[in-house]
Amino acid sequence: MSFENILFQTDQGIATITFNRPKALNALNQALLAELSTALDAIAADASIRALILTGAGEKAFVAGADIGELATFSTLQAKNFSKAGHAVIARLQDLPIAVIAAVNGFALGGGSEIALACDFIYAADTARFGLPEISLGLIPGFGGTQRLPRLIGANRAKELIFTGKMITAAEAAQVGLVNKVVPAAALMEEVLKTAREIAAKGRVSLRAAKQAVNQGLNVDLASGCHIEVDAFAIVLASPDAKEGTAAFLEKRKPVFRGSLSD
Ligand code: CO8
Repeated sequence: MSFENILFQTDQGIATITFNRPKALNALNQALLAELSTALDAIAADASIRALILTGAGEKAFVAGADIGELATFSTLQAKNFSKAGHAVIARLQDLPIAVIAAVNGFALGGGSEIALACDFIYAADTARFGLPEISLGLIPGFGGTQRLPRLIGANRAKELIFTGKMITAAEAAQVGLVNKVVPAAALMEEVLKTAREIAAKGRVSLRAAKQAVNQGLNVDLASGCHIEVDAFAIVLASPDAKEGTAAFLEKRKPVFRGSLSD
């Protein structure tokens, strides 16, 4: 598989996608979104992959948003198609049945922030900056920012960022719960890999069920969410991984998870 706008590699159950247009601060254009979608097809088809890391090429940016040069040429229909393509690929990231971690190594602006928001969690370099600056371009966020940011940090904080378009530092992003961990830039990938490896060693069935239960539960009331968990728990308990995990505990050994749904 060869790409021009992203780098894609897998190693020991962990896939890494690197947005790779450093001269344009990794801005998202139509070609990049199409390549991202193809890479996600490959990940979805590979049962050995248990975690995906997203990061940006170069030291300056994760993704500085949609490609403004391309955006400026769009007709209304092209803008709608671009927005739909962005939403589709971002929804796929959110729904992947594996852990998806954003390693934000620099500017995560506009569509870049919106991609990070769809990941399961974000680790950031201390040099990273987050923002939804679309309002300064006479636009509004178009890849889910008006929806996911308020759900994550609360409507009041999200509105302040969206209405002003201002950037916040990684430390400020951590303070409001947008970022889980801030580390020195040089240590970012190793720190993310450490967590990805930890998750990849767990059972694929329980990881998928846990992610689905959290994600689906966020869209319903608490009682309905608890029902989702009850059903998921029952299915997971019957899986070979659950038998292995509980047996390993009782036998005082490390579990070896196979990730299959049935024996
Ligand atoms: N698109 C295209 N090119 C970009 C972008 C971008 N988003 N961001 C930076 N670049 C380019 C610059 O034009 C420059 O290119 P060149 O060297 O050829 O002049 C190069 O990257 C380096 O950038 P700067 O010289 O500007 O670097 P600075 O360190 O001075 O500034 C900033 C860095 C602050 C990140 C600055 O580049 C900036 O403000 N960039 C734009 C950020 C932005 O507004 N992003 C939001 C875009 S809109 C969006 O994401 C909407 C998503 C939903 C779309 C749905 C559509 C339907």
